[in-house]
Amino acid sequence: MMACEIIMNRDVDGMISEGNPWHDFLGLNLGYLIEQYDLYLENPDQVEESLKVLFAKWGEPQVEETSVTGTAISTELSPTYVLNKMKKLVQVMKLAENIRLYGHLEADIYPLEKQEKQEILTLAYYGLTESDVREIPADIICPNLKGNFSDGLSAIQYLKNVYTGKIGFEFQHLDDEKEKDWLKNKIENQFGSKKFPVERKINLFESLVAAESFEQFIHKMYVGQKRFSVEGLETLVPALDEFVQLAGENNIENVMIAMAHRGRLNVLAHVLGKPYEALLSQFQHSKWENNDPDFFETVGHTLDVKYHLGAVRNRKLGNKTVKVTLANNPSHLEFVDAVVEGYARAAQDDRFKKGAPKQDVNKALPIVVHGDSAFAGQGIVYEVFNFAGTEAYHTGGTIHIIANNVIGFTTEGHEYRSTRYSSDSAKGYHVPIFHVNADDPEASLLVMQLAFEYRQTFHKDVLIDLIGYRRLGHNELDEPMATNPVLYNKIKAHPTITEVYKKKLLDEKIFTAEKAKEMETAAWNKLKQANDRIDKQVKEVPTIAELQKGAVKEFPSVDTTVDKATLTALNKALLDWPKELKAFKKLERILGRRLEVFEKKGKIDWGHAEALAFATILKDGKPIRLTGEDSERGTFSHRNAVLTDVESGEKYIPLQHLDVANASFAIHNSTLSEAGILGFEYGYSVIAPETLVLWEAQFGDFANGAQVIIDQFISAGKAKWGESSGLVMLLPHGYEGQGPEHSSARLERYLQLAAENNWTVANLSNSAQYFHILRRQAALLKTEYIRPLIIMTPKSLLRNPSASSYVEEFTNGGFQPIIEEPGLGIEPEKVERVIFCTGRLAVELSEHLKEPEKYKWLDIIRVEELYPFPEKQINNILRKYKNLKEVVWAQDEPKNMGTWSYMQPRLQELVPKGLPVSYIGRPFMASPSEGDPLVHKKEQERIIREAITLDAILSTK
Ligand SMILES: Cc1ncc(C[n+]2csc(CCOP(=O)(O)OP(=O)(O)O)c2C)c(N)n1
Ligand SMILES: [Mg+2]
Repeated sequence: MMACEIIMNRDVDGMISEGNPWHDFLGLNLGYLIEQYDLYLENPDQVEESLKVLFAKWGEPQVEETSVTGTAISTELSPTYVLNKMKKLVQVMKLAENIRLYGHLEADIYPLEKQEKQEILTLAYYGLTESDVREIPADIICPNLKGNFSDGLSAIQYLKNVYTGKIGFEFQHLDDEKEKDWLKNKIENQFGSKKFPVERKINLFESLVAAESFEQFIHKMYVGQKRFSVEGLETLVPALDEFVQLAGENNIENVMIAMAHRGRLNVLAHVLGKPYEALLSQFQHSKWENNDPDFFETVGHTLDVKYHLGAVRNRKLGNKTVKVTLANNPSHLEFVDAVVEGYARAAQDDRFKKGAPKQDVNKALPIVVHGDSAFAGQGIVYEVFNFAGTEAYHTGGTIHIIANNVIGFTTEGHEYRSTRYSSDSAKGYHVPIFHVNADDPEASLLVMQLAFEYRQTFHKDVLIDLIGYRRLGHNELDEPMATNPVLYNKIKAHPTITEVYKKKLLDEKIFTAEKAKEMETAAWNKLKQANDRIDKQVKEVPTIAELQKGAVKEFPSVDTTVDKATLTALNKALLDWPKELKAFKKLERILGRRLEVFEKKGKIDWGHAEALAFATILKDGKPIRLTGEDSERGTFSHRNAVLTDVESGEKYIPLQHLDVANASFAIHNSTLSEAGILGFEYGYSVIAPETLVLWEAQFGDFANGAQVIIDQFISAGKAKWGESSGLVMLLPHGYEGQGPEHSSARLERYLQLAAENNWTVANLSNSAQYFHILRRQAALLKTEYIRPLIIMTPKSLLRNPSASSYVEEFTNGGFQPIIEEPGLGIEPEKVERVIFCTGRLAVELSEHLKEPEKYKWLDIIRVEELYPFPEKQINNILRKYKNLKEVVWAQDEPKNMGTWSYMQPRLQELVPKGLPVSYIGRPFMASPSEGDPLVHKKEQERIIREAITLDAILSTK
């Protein structure tokens, strides 16, 4: 650091200037400068960036009559001389800006290689000599470090040190000048000089030794077992720990981490304090009992591999406690990012008062650890970056860390990305990016601190590209020399991070070699002792059947009715908007009809039933959060949960203004994402188990864009990790001639994944059923019975009176897994055919039975709850009919889709012996539906005709 006195700068005449740069041109011809200033006033972009900075700071160049010393101004210098000086100034300023902009290109950020020198960072590139630079006032170059440098050259050298050291800073792509200035100020003040306290150096060394020893110990003791070693990036461990410490110092109650396989065990051990015994016993399949009251992990009944498991630790830091959560993670890289954002938001939202939830971003800090290859390649990363500026999904700034080991499996950077850095696409989201050499643990921690401070100041995302290498193969069984010999020859020759850091501390005389050895031995002994303590007896290997005893229990019966007075009052309150609200007239009329329903004993349609269900759930004290593409209105204009004032554009949400509500209501239009949003809402539901969280797909089959979240989290999360979720998925599924992508929510996929009470799959045929199933779901939140709920929601049924229900169906009864067609099956001995079907087709069939008394031979059963399979109820129906000739499953989807493959074997088990289960529906098809509405109509007519015509013999089909 330079001397702190104010340095007086001398110009060619020996005159002295202070601060204001125009002094340096006293007595000179300022014509050029003034000309440039005029251009600047017209449009700042017409002048050089460096002059722009000067004009913005110092304003108009002043022509002064006398110098600071009072001597007369010399006016004898030639214009060429002056112009030359000016040009030098501009060039030096350009150089300074380019150091800030391009310094990262030359920074020492890669442990295995040095970056090439950049011509653009040399004096020669600008036609400058050292003495040219020396003459420029240092305060112009580093205005944030006033008075720290003896001359311009030392300021430039300082900038080069800062921007080409072990950290590469990229922040010039930000679109907010305030943020850029803030970062420039912090970086230039802190990274040239900041000292790392001695005791922290020792702690840091200790932490690296622990991380390294952990890997080496397992490598030695459990040869050939996969652990996805962090070696080459051990710095990640103290780096994550640094955030926990900073969270504690800043009263952040939760740190919520997403990470993949790499280094996970090490992070569990050293950031979440999972006991070594617990981890080591997993390597030999022996038992471990948790007696630590501050450590929690849940495991599902059919389990998962150890490097996917998460945990929770209450870390005590002085008198503060920080709850550190590491999310469970499937193999599928990066999808957990969205889930952890949902975790964090749930931890930040206060939902226990009516109205909108109140978010406090200081309640939780989300940290997402990415792989370098996965970050560049996986689209969900960008879906998550796109959350940061939205009201619905932001979490007050996420710390992103790329655990960059410069390889993905066997694929090196030039193969897995098109850009210079793995991190490059984050630039589009105006996220500051700091590349740091993991071989310099101190620089790494300093950069973590800067990232944290940025998050706390601006509540925006920030990205640290922590660059190391991968000492072993992708896993411990892989031989990387076969595929990446050049890289691995470098790695083999490279000392470990701990060795590099130890040498530095020895050179600095922070400790002696003996002391370092002592610390290394202590770390090893700790592992050895833990290993000696664990129960060596291998656990008895259970069968799947034994494991499955831990599956979710069957639903208990729940009273979901609501008395009429309450419903009437809630209905009224939902329509009692403030007088000043100028809603869209037509909408006012449509919603106004909801009042008439109660007054005139009309029917309650789907959207209305949903609003009533929500209102009653809020009254019961359960918060609700509903998001999806255009869900405020509803894709099919059926919800209208948000009213927009036609003049001011302001939004009014009646469910946030119910006097009797005892919990919050949130509803948002989502970003156009399925995987990211569904992951987020799943995460939210896990951390907010008391909240009814609903996600709605625009059309049901768009949910297949989120198939990973469905398969890996929603379907299997409970079985793998014991992770409970009561998430509701609303999937519009109406086979109505709108073409392949707007017909089917791919119901078959949810049925294929259904097992162990992992979720409920329903396809409902009236609005009261929807009301009751939502209320049942809300009632079971936070109980051992809770599981996700998948509903095939209707389209044409939304307003079809046949699918609307009377108030009495809300005040009586409850959710029915199956519904018998009224008027059929009155004389059981005459029934020859029973048709089972579900959803919209059931209503369509019903509408065709104009005179039910003519159909004494027929009964139609709607299966409303497809999973769990309502075996008992179906069995009871079948047992009523002694003269059955046909049992049929009817559907409008193709035979290889919809419910047939799921239902056929289950029905077959229940039908009387010898009777086949027949099929009515579309044939096997590659696409979910025909594209031509006329073909649709024809096919639909055939299905209906076959279903309700006695002589259409089906069993031969
Ligand atoms: C979505 C997805 N695709 C493919 C894989 C298979 N796979 C596992 S690890 C890996 C390489 C990951 O590289 P990187 O992101 O750099 O993480 P690293 O293992 O180097 O820490 C691949 C392709 C996966 N797990 N997830
Ligand atoms: Mg990698």
